[in-house]
This record gives sequence, structure tokens and C-alpha cells, in this order.
Amino acid sequence: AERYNPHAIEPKWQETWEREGLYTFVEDPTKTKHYALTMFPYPSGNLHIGHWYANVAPDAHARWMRMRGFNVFFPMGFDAFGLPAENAAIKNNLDPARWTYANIEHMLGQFRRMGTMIDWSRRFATCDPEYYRWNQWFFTEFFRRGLAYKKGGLVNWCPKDQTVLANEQVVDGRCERCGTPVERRNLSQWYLKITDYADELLDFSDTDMPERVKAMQTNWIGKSVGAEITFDTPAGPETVFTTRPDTLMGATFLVLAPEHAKVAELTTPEQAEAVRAYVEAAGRKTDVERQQESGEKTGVFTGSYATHPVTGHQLPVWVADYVLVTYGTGSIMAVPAHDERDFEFARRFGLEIREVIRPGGLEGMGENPEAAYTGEGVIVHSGEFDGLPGGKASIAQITERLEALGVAQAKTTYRLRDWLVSRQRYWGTPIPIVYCPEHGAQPVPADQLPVRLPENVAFTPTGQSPLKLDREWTATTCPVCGGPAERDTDTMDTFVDSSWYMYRYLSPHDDQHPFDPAHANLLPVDLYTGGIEHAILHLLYSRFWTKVMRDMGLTTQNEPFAHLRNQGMILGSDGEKMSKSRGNVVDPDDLVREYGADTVRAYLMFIAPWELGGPWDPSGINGPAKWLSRVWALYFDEKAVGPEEKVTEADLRHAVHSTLKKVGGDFERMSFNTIIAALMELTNTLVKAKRSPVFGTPAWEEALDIFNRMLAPVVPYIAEELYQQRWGMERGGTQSVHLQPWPEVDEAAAVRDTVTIGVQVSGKVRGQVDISKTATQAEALAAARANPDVARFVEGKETVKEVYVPGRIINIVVR
Ligand code: ANZ
Repeated sequence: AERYNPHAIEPKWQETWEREGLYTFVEDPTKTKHYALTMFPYPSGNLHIGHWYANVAPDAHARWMRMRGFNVFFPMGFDAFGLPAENAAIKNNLDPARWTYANIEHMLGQFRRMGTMIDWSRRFATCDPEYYRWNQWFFTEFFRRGLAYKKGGLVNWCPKDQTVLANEQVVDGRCERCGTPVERRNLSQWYLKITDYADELLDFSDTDMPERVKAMQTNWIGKSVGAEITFDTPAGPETVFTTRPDTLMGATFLVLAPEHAKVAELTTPEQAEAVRAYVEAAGRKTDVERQQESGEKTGVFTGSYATHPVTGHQLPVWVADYVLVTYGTGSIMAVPAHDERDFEFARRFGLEIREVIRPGGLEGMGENPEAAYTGEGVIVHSGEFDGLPGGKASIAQITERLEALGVAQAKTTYRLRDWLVSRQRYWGTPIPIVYCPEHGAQPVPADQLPVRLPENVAFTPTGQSPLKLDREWTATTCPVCGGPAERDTDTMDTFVDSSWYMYRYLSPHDDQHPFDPAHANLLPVDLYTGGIEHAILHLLYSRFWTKVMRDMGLTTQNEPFAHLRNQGMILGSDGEKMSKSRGNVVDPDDLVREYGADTVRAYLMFIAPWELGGPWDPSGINGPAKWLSRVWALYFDEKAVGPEEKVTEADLRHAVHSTLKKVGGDFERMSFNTIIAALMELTNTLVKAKRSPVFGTPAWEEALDIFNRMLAPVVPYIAEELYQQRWGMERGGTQSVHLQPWPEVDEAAAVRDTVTIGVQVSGKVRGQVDISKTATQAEALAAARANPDVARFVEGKETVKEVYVPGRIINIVVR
């Protein structure tokens, strides 16, 4: 035990822990379970610093929970299907399965070095046939329940990845993976009916998620309460969706989306050429391009007019691409006075602007308004509705009246669309449907699952599903009649895999069910951690999946996750996102080689508030590295003892127990950087105490013991070594520090019973003293006079008056 050498310690304990199955989870009805889960990684080949950042703090938390007596379930696996494997395989002329499993092996080794308490015996990869078999089983069950269906229509297409995307995978009109602007294609695809659960997904009462995540999901679901209002047109009645029926009398024109079915019929011969050209141009644009034009609205008049259902006025019908065919009814009543987009459009094309909401007590809009007025106010120019408050307050009342008049119907619309799950790529779960000329689409019977991915398929993307090329594979028989049939050749969106994987850890090799209900007592996941980038996609899908599983009778849970916490991101030292092209990537393997895993762990917890993240500071790691050397010296350096410091037993016990109390609270709040800071500060006190008379006393022994156990969750290797060298043998050899209980706070010691108060001499502050909270006036004054800074001003003078306000101030008035 000379100097701290992590390289001598870490591999040794890694092996011992594994050999002894220290982290193998065993169910134990005498303890409260705690299911902790960190989002599983994609087996890209290497753990990067972001993986470390995402995993070490939750590991420390899980270890802390374990020491507190919870039976902690902390599994991990690999999210192994998806495009990168396929793309790497194409590039290197390799089989994606080989590439993936080799990466998993490598990453397992890297994970081991990190020193987590993950129970690896539970691991699986989602590309294991015994896993994706259950994706297929779920799909067929969803199909039987009408929750999986196939339909044709316009879908998002990524021209680079050569596959369709779900709406959730299109961010600002671009492919969420590769950033390529998304195009639209008309294809027949499989959808999962997440919209059936739209309202339930807006209810977060059984899941504790950060407000930001709830807001993102709520916006994505986009529930809008309003009305549908029907206008007569030469092409028959046309219904629009509006959230503002209170502005009906301000509607001065209608707008149809370019793809709207009535466009052709409403276009007059004079306008035919202009409309055709406009619609064609709009069709060629991607959503990105459409959105870029937010400043300049474009559109074209159809030549036809619609009849206002209340006033009978003739309103021109226009076509414009700011109206989306996929939302509401694909057409709107435009109210330029009170909607910004309609206002811009009316201004550009000289259309009528009719004010119907006026802010209380103000003048009207006048001839040439500068902008739409979107606030609240009083209804004007609206006949029987005049004088009612505009906006929220009267919408229900006005809708009711319009319903009575037969022109409107209350309506709630959602932005959420069903989840498109077909993908035209190879490396995923084959969709378990066969097409029979006689019996149509039929699910593959459960006893024929899994439908295995064929091997040796030419999977270079062509826009066609690679599985189509394997004629032997596609040819099958109909489960109903036994006649010749064809398999579906698409694979599932890989977000299917991650929608239910947290259940699979309960029984990862179960071949009877997706998970064994005998272990359902482990549900739900108590603490789920991961990046904010999954706020919508993965979290919404997995919440949906759990609700379907509940309705299937597979679980009693409403939600997969009781609590969710997001970590921030570690950026490069330039403050930018780490990427190979920027050359700002930090390799955790290099750091471990240089400093050891404990230092890297401590640094990643110390570097920033965990939920915020921040830039990597290369020199900052020296702080934690030195800290651990000091910790080591504290236990083993015989020379660092001496009488020159004055830490008392009370001082020491106060420092230890107040730190213990703080660290416990910080673990509760997942404030990891302050835990490390508190432990560093306590180290300073301990170094001093070692050079004080308190050294060697029972208080000193207690301090080392408690400090050792506080170190265990954050720096598990050094904590184990300290513990074994000092106490391990006495306490039965191999009893790990990680099996010790978390220390109890001695509340009396943790709370300081002294106060620091100022001492005034004739009204001027001259010094301060530490006195007991219960000190008498005589004790307080004696302490004050003993203070040299005070003594200088009172000695040799006559005392006129002495004041002691307990806990606040001492004043000695002299002459
Ligand atoms: C008249 C009106 C007056 C509107 C007003 C707004 C303000 P959210 O809240 O997002 O649901 N709208 C309806 N369908 C649309 C479509 N397919 N494409 C583009 N816009 C569409 O928005 C609902 C409002 O967005 C609707 O209410 C409609 O404009 C417009 F002072 O109707 B409103």
C-alpha cells in the first residue's frame, strides 16, 4: 500500500466481483425492489464518453439504493437492429449480424471496466431471434385487435436511407437520423394505432417525468378543441376545422391544401393553368422548403366561391401550401384579422380583413391594420354574438349556438398520427404477415415464430425491401388454406424493439411469453434515465406499448416508468457536440488507461450538474485524480500523522455526519456533482484530523468507516480496496464494501449546536465568536472578551453596558 495505483486495483476487483456474482440479481421478498434502468446503447462498436456520462451517475445511484437496503434490479442490453449496422456492413462487406455481435463483445469489455453493478446475466440484444420473435408476436396480437393495419397514402420518405419514416422521425422536415430533407411517397404501409391512446397519453398522473418531457409529448399529441364548420361550395359542402368558432363572422375566404380532393373541381377554366402549376410546384417541395417560406406566403385563387353559413356572403376559395393536407380536414376558414398566417396571406393578395374581436375599451382596427390581433377581447360585427367575450370564454357557448343553427359541430383534433412501422431495409424484425391470394393478409401463427431474417441477402438499399429479392424466403404458405402465399418483405421500425424491452429483462430467455408474469412484481421501472432526445419517440411509443399490454392483460401497469430523469450532454472542449469530423472526441478508454476508471467516474459526476452536462475540460480530471490519491494517503500513509492541527472529536463527528446527511439528500435529488464536492471537502477535514489529537480515537475510526462507505457508490474500486485492506479480513474475508449498509446519520452530531455571532464594541463590529446555542449571557460575554480582536478595544476601559441578544449579537459599550 504505497501509492494509489488504480491499475493494480481495478482489474482485481472486477474479477472478484464477477466470480462471486456480486451483482447478480436475486429476487428477495423480504426487501423492497428497486428497478433502475438506463437506456440501452446501440452497439456501434465503442463506448464513448457520453455512454460513460449517462451510465456512471445512475450506477452510483443504484449502488446507493442497494446499500440502503433495496433489492436493486439493474439490467442492461443492446438495442441492436437498425441502419448503422447495415451501412457498416455494406461498407466493409460484412454480415450485419457478425458486425453487431462483435461490437457487443467489445463494448461489454469496456462496460466492465466502468465498474457498474449492472447484472449482465440478464442481457440480450434485440437482434437475437429469441427477442424479435416477441416483436412479431406482439405485431400479430396488435393485428388481431385492430391495432395494426395496413393503408395506402402519402408517407415520409428519406431518399438517403431509402426507407419510409414515422412522423416522429421527421424533425423540421428532415430525417431524424441523417438530416436529409424528407420527401413524400404514396405507399401502402403498416401502422400501429397509437391514436387510440391519444387522450390517455396526455395523462401523466402515473409517471413522474420532467416538465419539459411532458410538454414535448403534449405538444406532439397536439390536442385541439374546436369545431367543424361547413360551407357550401360549387363542389358540395366543405367542412373546415377551427379552434376559433368565435371568429366565424370574421372569415373572409377559404383555403384548401394543394393536395385537397376538391381543388380540381373548384378550379374554374380561367384559373386552371395557374392552379395546376401551383399544385405541381407544391408537390415537388419538401416540407423543409414549405416551412422556409414562412415569411412569404404563396397561393392561388381557384376562381370559385363558398357561401358563409351564417351571413350568406360569398367567400373566395384559394389554394395555399401553408394549409396542410394531413391536419384537420385539409382546409381552413381564413380569419385574417385574428390569425397571423391568414393576415399575411390576405395582405399579400389583397383579401378582405374583417375585425370581429376588439380588445376591451380600445378603438377598432381601422382601415389598415399592421398585424392580426390574436388576443382576447369583445366580439364585434358578429350579429347576435356581439358583446360576448372573444376567445376561450365563449367558444363553448358559441359552438352550441352554431350547432343549433346546424352549421357547426364540436370537434377535437389531434396532431398525433398512427405510427408507421414498415421499413424498406434489411436489418430489422421481419413483419410477420403473409399474403394469400385467397385470404388476404394473415398473421403468422405464434408457433411458427420467429420468422427469421434470411442470411446472405443482397441488402444494398434500392428503395425496395431487400427481403423481396430472396424468393425462397418470400414464398410460403397461407396459415388458413395452406395454399401458396407471399411473406411481407418489410422490417419493423427499430423503435418497436425498444418499446417493451424493459419487460424482457425480467425473463430474458423465456420462450413461452414476452416476459414471465411470475416476475411482474419487479415492475414498473422505478427510475429510468437517458437522454432528452428520446422525449417523444421512444418514451411515447413505450408508454403506448405498455397501455396496449395492459389492455391485453399482460400487465397491470399503466406506465412503464415510475420516474424518468434526463442527463445532459458532455460536449467537446470547444463547447460543440463531440464528433469525429470536428476532432473533439474524448475516448474513455484512453482516460481509463491513464487515470483508472474510478477517477473517470468521479470526474464525470463532478464536471457538471448531471442533468445539464457541459464542455469537457481536459485539465479538470487532475482534480479527481489528486483527490483519490489523497484519499489513499489518508488510509495508508503512516507519515501524515502529527499533533499540529486542532480538530476535536466534536468537529470531526460534525463534519462526518453533516456530510453524510448532505450526500444522502444529494443522492435523493440526483445531484452528483455536489456529492463529489462534499466528499472532497470532507477529505480536507480528515487530512487535518489525522494531524490532530483526535487521530486514533473511536471518532477517527468511525470517520474512516463512514467515509469508506460513502465512497463506495461513486468510486467502487478504491472503496473496495480500502475496505478490504482495513476491515475485510476481520469481517470474514470477502464481504464486499458493496454489501455493507449505508451509514446512519447521527442527527445530533450532524446539526451544529454552536452559532457564530458578531461582537460589537460601542456599536462597531470588532470580531465574531462561536458559542453554544444555549449559552447564557455570562458565557457569551466571557467568550467575547476572550476574543483578541475584541479584547484590544475593551481592555483598560470602563464598561458602561453589556447587551446579549441570544443567537444574534453581543454589544459591549465602553468609555
Ligand atoms: C379560424 C381561426 C381564426 C383559426 C383564428 C385560428 C385563429 P391548432 O391549434 O394547431 O389545432 N388550421 C386548421 N387546419 C389546418 C391545416 N390543415 N393546416 C394549417 N392550418 C390549419 O390550429 C388550429 C387552427 O389552425 C384552426 O383554427 C385553423 O385556423 C388552422 F383567429 O380557424 B383557425
